[in-house]
Amino acid sequence: MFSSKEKFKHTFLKRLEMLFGKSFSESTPRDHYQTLGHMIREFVSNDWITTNERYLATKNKQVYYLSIEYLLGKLLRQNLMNLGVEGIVEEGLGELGIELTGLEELEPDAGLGNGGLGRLAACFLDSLASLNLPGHGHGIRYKHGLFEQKIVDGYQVELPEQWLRSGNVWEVRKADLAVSIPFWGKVESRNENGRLVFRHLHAETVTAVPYDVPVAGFNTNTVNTLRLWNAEPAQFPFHKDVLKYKRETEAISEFLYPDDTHDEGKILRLKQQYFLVSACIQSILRSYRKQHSSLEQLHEYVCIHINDTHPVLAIPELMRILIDEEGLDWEQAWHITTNTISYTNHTTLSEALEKWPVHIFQPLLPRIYMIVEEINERFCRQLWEESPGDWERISQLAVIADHYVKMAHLAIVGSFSVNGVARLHTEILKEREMKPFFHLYPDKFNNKTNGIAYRRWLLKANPALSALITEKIGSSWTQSAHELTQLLQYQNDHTFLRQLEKIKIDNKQKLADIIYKQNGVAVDSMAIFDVQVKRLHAYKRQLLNVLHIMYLFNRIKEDSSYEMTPRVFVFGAKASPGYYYAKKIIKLINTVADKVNNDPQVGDQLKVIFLENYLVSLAEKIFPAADVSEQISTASKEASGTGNMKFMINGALTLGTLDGANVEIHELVGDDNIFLFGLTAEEVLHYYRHGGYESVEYYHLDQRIREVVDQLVNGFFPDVYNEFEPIFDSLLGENDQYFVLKDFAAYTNTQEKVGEAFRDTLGWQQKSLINIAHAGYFSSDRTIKEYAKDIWGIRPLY
Ligand code: 26V
Repeated sequence: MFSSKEKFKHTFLKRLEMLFGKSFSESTPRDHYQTLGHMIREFVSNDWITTNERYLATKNKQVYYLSIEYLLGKLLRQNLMNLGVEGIVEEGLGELGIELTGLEELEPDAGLGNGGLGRLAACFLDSLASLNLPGHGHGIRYKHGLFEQKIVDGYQVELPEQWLRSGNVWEVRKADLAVSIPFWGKVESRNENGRLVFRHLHAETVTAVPYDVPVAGFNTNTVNTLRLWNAEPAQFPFHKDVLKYKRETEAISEFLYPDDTHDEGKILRLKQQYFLVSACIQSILRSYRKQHSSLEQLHEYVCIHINDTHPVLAIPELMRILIDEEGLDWEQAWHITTNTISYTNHTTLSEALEKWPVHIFQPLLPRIYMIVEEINERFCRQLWEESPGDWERISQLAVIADHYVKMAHLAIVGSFSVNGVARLHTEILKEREMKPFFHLYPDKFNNKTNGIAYRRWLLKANPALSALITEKIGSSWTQSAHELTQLLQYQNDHTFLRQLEKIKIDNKQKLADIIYKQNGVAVDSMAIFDVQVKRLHAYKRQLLNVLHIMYLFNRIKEDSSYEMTPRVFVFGAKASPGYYYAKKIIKLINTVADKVNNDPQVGDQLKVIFLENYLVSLAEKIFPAADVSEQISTASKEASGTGNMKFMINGALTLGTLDGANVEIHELVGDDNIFLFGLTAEEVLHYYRHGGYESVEYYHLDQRIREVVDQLVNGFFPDVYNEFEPIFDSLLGENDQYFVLKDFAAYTNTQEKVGEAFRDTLGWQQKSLINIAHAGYFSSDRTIKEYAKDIWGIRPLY
């Protein structure tokens, strides 16, 4: 149906009539979108079935990637691109008077994630399929993805997201593959022929129903599966209050990260986690049993990868099945489990390391808790044997301590591989945050620097730049990102650099149009587009950016001879609904934007834009239009970052600290093609350990700092008199935990250098080109090849 334009049009019209019972003239764009979606799914289904049959026939090792988040974004264009039918579809639709871009707008973003971690999972799925690797994702089919953000009077307001409102063309419900998940109840143990046997009684059972989404690789026949689980009431529930049971069951797959300030929310989150892993492991084992008679070789054929600690209950769940259902003894089960599970750590922030109170864990998952207790006891015994009497070490490393189950400890003890997501991050894990574990298990620790699905973030998001690259170096870079280094031969080619400049300005104009439409502010596409888009968090230091903007404003107002390179500062960020401080920063950005954008003296020199509801599809419009990529986290805090890579491959220059993957970007592009500033990770960690930083000193010594910090509370923003006191207090009263004031001068000076460098148009484009040329390293194809070889032990199937 996609072999020629004519065939496509014919099938499209017929399918439209069949699906909607309408003639073409009566049909709506939504009908067109649905029709096209159905056609694509039908088109991939052949390869999907063949891929699954091959996996079954060859018995090759497979990996299952478990993640509580998947930030897929839109799938229409990606599928057309990967299947190689984009051109035919675009032309065919065009002849019918339908614009493909219009249909794309109708597709909701699948936003089943928060930020980098969820987007990484989506990029990995794309690379697995594109490399013909046997790898599948498992997640939860949340009814509501990450909230929709509205900015009302400068404040963030959250609305429930509704991506499933008009159905989801990409999924297939597989009711026949549903499984049961038990919660609550109690465990009975009996001695049967000298062996303890456990039974989980009076459990409340929930049904998990899989919805499969095909993941088609780029230019290959491999179609892997993303299996998203939906929670539904069991057919015959044993429950006194059936309505309550139904409500509680459906809540499991209703929201991503329900509020967990109270016990009720904590229970729900833990339920989600167990729901995911139990459903997924049951499903993995069902497939495995089709090929193998015993589970004893499981680890030779299956690898289960846990994306952060949210799915870590995969460890005790696998133990439970091997022991209680398969009748293996503990040692055998432990051997299999710890050779099957691998784990990625995505943060060293202590407040983000998951731990669950025993009083919640034990009653909800009684048998799983018993197994975690046993894991803990055996682990603590091992520690005792190594250094008897060292109680402090034992309580520091234990899986259960102070009435909490520590999920990262369980992940390290129960897996064969622990990896960080950028070189610096892995070093910090090994040498600081998880040092005692590294000494216990040196061979488990390894680094896998993150990557991005560059076909989405460059080929799809920036068609003009992609076309220019292909014109110059051919199209093989779309399969092998390393080829981008060939662009280096053009670094002194002025015609080429001018072409690059023109593409950037066009992309900036497109973003300027969006900005005008959404925010009503006209911005000049010749100004520097200086962009910070990411989750709002104190450690990411959006505050440093906004304080610098306030300083620029003051400077313009105070010194009429001051001439700065015109700048548009763009922000996009969602704050966790319960994160009070982050919400204050959003209000501050919007308040500063109001003041700056309406000041006639400032005019076009400075504009500040907060784009509401930052999500994957908006990101695709922002990255190609950026000149400057703000990566300004407090060094040591950002595990990797992946936005930094998306900016880089679109030719933006990084303005950043030596944190996360910025360190590796710096190594690739060299000092001249990046703007670095601020404390190093080592210096930050030294201050944390030994003290020595007094933020008040910087406030008193630097007049620029004093002025902007005072403006937070002195009536400079007249309508919001007390609003920013918590920010003022965090900087001075709480000694500025994220070193904003400490890094302020270095940041300001570096920003000035950015402004100067931008005036040298060709020089800037040359730097931009060097960034694009080296960005191939950050392809998630490279990352996935490393996982496949070093951790998972899987091979391409074709
Ligand atoms: C979670 C939380 C939750 C509680 C409040 C504070 C807080 C702070 C950070 C986090 C992050 C959890 C894990 C995560 O999303 N890490 C991100 O993973 C990306 C993919 O590896 C990586 O690029 C980002 O640097 C890292 O922050």
